Amino acid sequence: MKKRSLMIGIVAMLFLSACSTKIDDDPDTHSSASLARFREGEVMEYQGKILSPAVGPRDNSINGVQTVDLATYRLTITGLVANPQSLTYDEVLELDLYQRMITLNCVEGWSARILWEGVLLQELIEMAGPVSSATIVIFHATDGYTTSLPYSVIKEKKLILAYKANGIDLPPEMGYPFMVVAEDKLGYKWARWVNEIELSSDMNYQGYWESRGYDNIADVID
Ligand SMILES: Nc1nc2c(c(=O)[nH]1)N[C@H]1C(S)=C(S)[C@@H](COP(=O)(O)O)O[C@H]1N2
Ligand SMILES: [Mo]
Repeated sequence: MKKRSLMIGIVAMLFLSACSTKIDDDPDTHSSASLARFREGEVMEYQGKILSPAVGPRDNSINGVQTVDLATYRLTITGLVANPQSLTYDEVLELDLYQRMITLNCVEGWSARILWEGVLLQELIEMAGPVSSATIVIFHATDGYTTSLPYSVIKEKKLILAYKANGIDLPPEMGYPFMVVAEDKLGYKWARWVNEIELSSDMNYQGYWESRGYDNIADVID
């Protein structure tokens, strides 16, 4: 028993020391600031863990929060594919639903545990029949933002394209209608307002922040 609590203590210390700015490490109650950010209908707890509000305290996007009209919105899958796709929002939602609680730790000094729901990126991409040289996936968004991930990472980590956070449709601030949940990757890989998924073979492709000096691998180190 003693040994066990020592272990837990060490693990807790490691976890705490990994974060220089501790806002939300693993509290058992919500702060009043985070309580105020929850939207109507948002789930605040899941499997005995408290969730962070889906919308963060500030927006740092390159051209401000985007408003997407579903009547004209299409998600296209382009590039090195046999059958390019142009999907409506409803057509994307016909794919199987995946649900996962994922914590962002220490990305830009904050952490947020959010319950994501969406579709598997691999399933979407397979609809378009990627050719074998398609190794890089470039995400384009309505604000002109781009970022990329290796297709192998998308498959191995079973990454999802989310349309819900904490049980509600993604708020516009979060990238409505679709946002890449780039688990274990830094925030700039989490493309919001995604409207095109382009398959490429360009191993040197650099997105918006990557071409401005940010690491292209972008692993979260903790
Ligand atoms: N379309 C789009 N997606 C984007 C961005 C952006 O400017 N445009 N910013 C990225 C960055 S740098 C971060 S940290 C995350 C979260 O941004 P936030 O801190 O403004 O909420 O969204 C990412 N996705
Ligand atoms: Mo960021």
